[in-house]
Amino acid sequence: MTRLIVLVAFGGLLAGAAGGAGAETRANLALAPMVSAGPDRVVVQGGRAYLDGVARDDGKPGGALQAIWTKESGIASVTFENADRLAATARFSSPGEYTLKLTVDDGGRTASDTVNILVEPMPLKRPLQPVPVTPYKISGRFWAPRFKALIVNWIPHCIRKLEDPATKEGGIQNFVEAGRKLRGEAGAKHTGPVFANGWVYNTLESICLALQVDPQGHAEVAAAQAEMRKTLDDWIPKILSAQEPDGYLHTMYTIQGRKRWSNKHDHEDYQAGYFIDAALAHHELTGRKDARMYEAAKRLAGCWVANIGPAPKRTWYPGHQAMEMSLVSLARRVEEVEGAGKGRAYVELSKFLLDGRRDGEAYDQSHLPVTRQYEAVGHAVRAVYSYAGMTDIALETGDPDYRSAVMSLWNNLTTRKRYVTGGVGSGETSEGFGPDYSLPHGAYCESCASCGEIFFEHRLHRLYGQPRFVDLFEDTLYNALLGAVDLEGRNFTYTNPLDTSGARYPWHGCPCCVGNIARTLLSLPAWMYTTDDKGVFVNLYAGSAVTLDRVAGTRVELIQTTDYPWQGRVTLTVNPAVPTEFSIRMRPPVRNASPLYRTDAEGDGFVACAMNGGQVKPRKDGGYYVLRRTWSAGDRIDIDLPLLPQRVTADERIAAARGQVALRRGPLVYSFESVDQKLDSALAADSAIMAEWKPDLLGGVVVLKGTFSDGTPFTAIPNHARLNRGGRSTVWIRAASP
Ligand code: FUB
Ligand code: ZN
Repeated sequence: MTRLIVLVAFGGLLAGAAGGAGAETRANLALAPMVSAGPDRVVVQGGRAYLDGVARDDGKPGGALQAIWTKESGIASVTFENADRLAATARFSSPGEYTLKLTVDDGGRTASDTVNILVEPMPLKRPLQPVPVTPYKISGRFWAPRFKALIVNWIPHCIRKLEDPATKEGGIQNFVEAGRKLRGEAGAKHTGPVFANGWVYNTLESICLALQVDPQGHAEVAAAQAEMRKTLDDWIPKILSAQEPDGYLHTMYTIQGRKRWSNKHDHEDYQAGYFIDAALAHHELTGRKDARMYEAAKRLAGCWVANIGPAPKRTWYPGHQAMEMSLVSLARRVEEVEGAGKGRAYVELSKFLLDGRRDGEAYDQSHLPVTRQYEAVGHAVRAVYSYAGMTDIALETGDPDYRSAVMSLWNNLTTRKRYVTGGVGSGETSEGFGPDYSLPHGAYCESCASCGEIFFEHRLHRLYGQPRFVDLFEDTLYNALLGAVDLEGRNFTYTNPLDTSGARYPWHGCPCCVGNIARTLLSLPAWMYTTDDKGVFVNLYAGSAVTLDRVAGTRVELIQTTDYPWQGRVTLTVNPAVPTEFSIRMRPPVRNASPLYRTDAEGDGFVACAMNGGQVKPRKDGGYYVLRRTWSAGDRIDIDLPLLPQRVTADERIAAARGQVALRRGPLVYSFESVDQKLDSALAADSAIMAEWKPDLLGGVVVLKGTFSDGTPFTAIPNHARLNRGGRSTVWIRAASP
């Protein structure tokens, strides 16, 4: 189907043709066939577009349909394969914009539709490297309190719930029961749903990440960490006791003797993936010395490798993706620890699981082969996990079809299905996506979907080496995920609507998000930095001290001294172990990264940058500001980032936000709360908006203040701090008519 496509292309903004030829033709020719050329898409140079046209002949029963694909417009030549079939492919001789047309003839009448295709140059030959989470410090008035709440309250609360035999959703006891069953003892009983191991693994991973955080003398943090160490000592042997002799691990399957890989809905892949993630975090926590969990992850993955794969092994795909990403993470670790080639089988299994998705349903993204999926559909967590796994395969194999599909899916999400908070999944399909531009404020935006969105866009950033993906996952991190837990760390929310009176709660009948939120937030150093062979990419700004093991062959400590995003000044101190030449690429934030939303004031880039006290104008390359020199311990970069209050308006096609306005300042999207004002007033386009630090409000926040068009004052608070005082909270507010 032809729709307006707006894509950020390599040289600027590309606005493709608005069409609707099919709909128009249909109106004019009542009995002509219905035809759809499929969603707009991105194809990387050298790859091909899979054209899966759809046509229905309701005008002439039995009439033979003749299809033909042609080039409607485009800067260079197009080569079709099977141009006379609905399912065809097209290749393009040069990067640029193309429009292809599908015409269908039922013997009497014709109808046509077009699809816009942006052909992009190949992404980086050598993708960026992720940064493992090793011991780090978190500081500043923004992030330090959030981490303290997670470590002192939230994770201990999750541990207590998972250790409580009264928790109906199941916890650590399931592993004890499975262990008993494996030892031949009778009466083992499973508690909770088939994916009940998931929250145990995510919580275990959160514990490992929390233990990487330096308590810096905070007694409460240190005390909570001491308890967490005891939890690890208790849980790990219990979990490992539930692993079957051939490596398989799934407590309900072991306890109930279910047949493996026979029911795609049983979360075998999802749980295995979460186990591998937890195992890798534990391995890292111990300086890669305690290999109990790591070896167990290899045994588990090895069991899958032995059973799932091309004939004579079994062809199978899961109903909930997760392991696809984790297998690639495991492969990377195994190659680092044991040598090149040792992790290959895990990458191959990951790809096999993805390639097997077909002939199924949109709900779990098995409606088409993954490389022919160009539109984000179905269950949102499953979708973004699938896309993140696909990006891993694109990273590892360079497969152009995978690269094209993930760019197309990302483009579709970013230009049609993304909330201003960076959340995804309107909930109009089961926990999933709705149609293009359908983004009602009562959004589902599951917390796990925010985690997956960050996983997906972080991988795309590594694939392309570009900051545009970071602009977006920064939004998701601050505005869709961070507020999933309340300020004290005692309650959470599964869904993250943009207009709600729904209070957070301590637990949920489906607690899939409880550990996922914490593990994703506590992975902050991984979201902040990436590396390549020339140096380091500074993606996010947050008070912290993070050590990167391998920057141009040297260990480098990076200290960010900042209250960002409360204040715009960031001081980055660079401490290489020995003076070393490398590049530091700093991301200048761009606030209009999704074309769905427009801000009205300049909030992008750097205001100023100084090197060891002297103003500098860094060179811009690939979207980053670059400083290259021989760095010595104590070298200092001072950056001033713009933090202007900004009005945000949405694309007119988002009906829910039509005639409304939202506010943001830097990465933070704001909310209006009923405890501060009536929510039926309107905001004028010319009213001044001031930022003010309020130390006594919500633990200390910068509020945005001004006057509504009716003369009453307003106060907006950061969306992540919403609903900590009861009442109703809304991101969008009526815009006064000019
Ligand atoms: O199926 C596992 C998890 O439960 C999903 O990711 C969530 O959406 C919830 O349905
Ligand atoms: Zn969830």
